[in-house]
Amino acid sequence: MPDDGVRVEIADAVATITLDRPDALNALTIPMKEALARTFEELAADRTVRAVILTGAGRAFCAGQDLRERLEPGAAPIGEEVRLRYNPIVRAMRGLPKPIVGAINGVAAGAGASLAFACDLRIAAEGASFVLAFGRIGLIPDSGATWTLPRLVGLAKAFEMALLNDPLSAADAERVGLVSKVVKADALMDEARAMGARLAAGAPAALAETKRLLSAGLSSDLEAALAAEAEAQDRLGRAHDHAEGMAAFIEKRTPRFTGE
Ligand code: T3D
Repeated sequence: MPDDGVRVEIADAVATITLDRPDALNALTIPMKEALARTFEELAADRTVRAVILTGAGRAFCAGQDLRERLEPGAAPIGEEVRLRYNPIVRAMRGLPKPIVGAINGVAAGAGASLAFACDLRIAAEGASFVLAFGRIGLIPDSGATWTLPRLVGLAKAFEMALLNDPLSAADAERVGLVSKVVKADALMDEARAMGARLAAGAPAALAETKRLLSAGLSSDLEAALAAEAEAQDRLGRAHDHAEGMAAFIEKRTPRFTGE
């Protein structure tokens, strides 16, 4: 396997993606970004995978763009890099018809924070933090952060984080709703796997539609949301998994969802 700095393990219908350049705090290089986008695209098509965990190796989640690589002669102009290699990752994550749990093991900075924001759920280790950092090097928050962050924490907190670039601790992230839970570092992956297992046991099509409609709902009007919900329920209501969920309720047993 190529050492592109991205490790993928699949077990019990949950794929765990680990950003794996711990010596550089998992800062993103071109091979990593390409591998990440490719991985999310492959997982979208893999019917054996029902949930995804994204985490980092070592003491950081991800320090964003590898700034040493950016200073190399011949590096692409920043806008081009964003269009070519960052935006596809964020599109693939938000478009992935499966839930993504961010297991935020340490600092998430710059585009690393943006990746955390692009997850559907986040659990953080006690020492983790989120720092936009872009402003410190004269850039704006990218990789979807101007879209995701205000939706997650509200405009006031997003302004504070983006303009002041102070780190938001895990405890404060939980307080503002950015993370669902803060746990001890050594419990993080067990918690993430438990959440992944719960999601993987859910009805896949319903989870996919929920993700799609919650994302779309924030930028649509009420009438459009009502119509989209009815249309999705039409499809889901005719599917095997709905009948299975109903039968399981009546029979007082755990449903076995198949994605059909
Ligand atoms: O293509 C484009 O440029 C456009 C896209 C932009 C997207 C972006 O992500 S822009 C923002 C880039 N990221 C940053 O500006 C964050 C830079 N890093 C930091 O601010 C700090 O390192 C952290 C707050 C993340 C952590 O601080 P700390 O004190 O815990 O660790 P440290 O000592 O600063 O870093 C440890 C090592 O990781 C160190 O290497 P060394 O000296 O031990 O050999 C440091 O240089 C390296 N490292 C940390 N961040 C990066 C990095 N190396 C390369 N790139 C990094 N982003």
